[in-house]
Amino acid sequence: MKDDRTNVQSSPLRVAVVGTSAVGKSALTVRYLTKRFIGEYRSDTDMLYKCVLQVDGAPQSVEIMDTSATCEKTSDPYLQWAEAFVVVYSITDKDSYKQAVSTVQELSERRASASVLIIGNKSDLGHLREVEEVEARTLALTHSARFSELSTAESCASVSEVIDNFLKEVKAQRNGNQNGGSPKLRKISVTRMLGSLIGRSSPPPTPMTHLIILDKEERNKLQTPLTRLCQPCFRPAHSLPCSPHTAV
Ligand SMILES: Nc1nc2c(ncn2[C@@H]2O[C@H](COP(=O)(O)OP(=O)(O)OP(=O)(O)O)[C@@H](O)[C@H]2O)c(=O)[nH]1
Ligand SMILES: [Mg+2]
Repeated sequence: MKDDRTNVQSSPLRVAVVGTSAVGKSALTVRYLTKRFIGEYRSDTDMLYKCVLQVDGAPQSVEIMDTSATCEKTSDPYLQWAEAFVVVYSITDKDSYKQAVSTVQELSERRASASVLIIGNKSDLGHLREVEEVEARTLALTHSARFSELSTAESCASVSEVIDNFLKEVKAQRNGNQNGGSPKLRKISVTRMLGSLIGRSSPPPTPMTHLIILDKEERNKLQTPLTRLCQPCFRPAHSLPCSPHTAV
């Protein structure tokens, strides 16, 4: 029999990176996974990265969907597919922030227990600033989301720290969900716990193992196998002994 403690957890943490075009979603995702900043990216399709990362000191399978703002779709497949969301805007683009506000509100209404990280990107362009840090911080507080302003271009360390901590929180929240308990209470306790972790270094992520470029048909398929999720643990109901959770 296999020892579960030495295996990568089989159910991946699924994270969708969303936001309007050119805010730096692809730059952020690639920076986190490879530590490199590449100036220009293909932006006409979604990219799904499947990888194994060190999350809270243990190997964890993670899937990160770098969504494309230019690709024609509704947000629905991602709302169902992901258990956590990184909502990116550019501090130099007020419209991108307005879209971030509406996304965060939609997540609060439709995926209330999902973990949300709001990132104000391009902080190196302070002279072009259109969004004040305080308004985004207030938005995050209102919706129990995490928030960070950073520059993907200039600070690899910030990107790593912010996303590492967020993944720890997502994992802790999932484990909390599996042990039962109220999502809202859990969010508060996880926040406190993370506060005590800030400043501790964590191992760098291992290189990505797969990159899948999704065409339109594959995007549409995202919803199909995931319509029966166990709430609040967000795993497909058929793979879980999810009692006392409710399959929907
Ligand atoms: N100055 C600055 N530029 C950045 C930063 N992050 C990304 N960029 C630039 O912003 C532009 C858009 O970046 P992308 O990562 O392609 O943006 P995206 O959100 O993925 O855009 P779509 O794929 O079209 O939805 C590129 O020219 C990047 O080099 C940053 O932190 N600072
Ligand atoms: Mg992109």
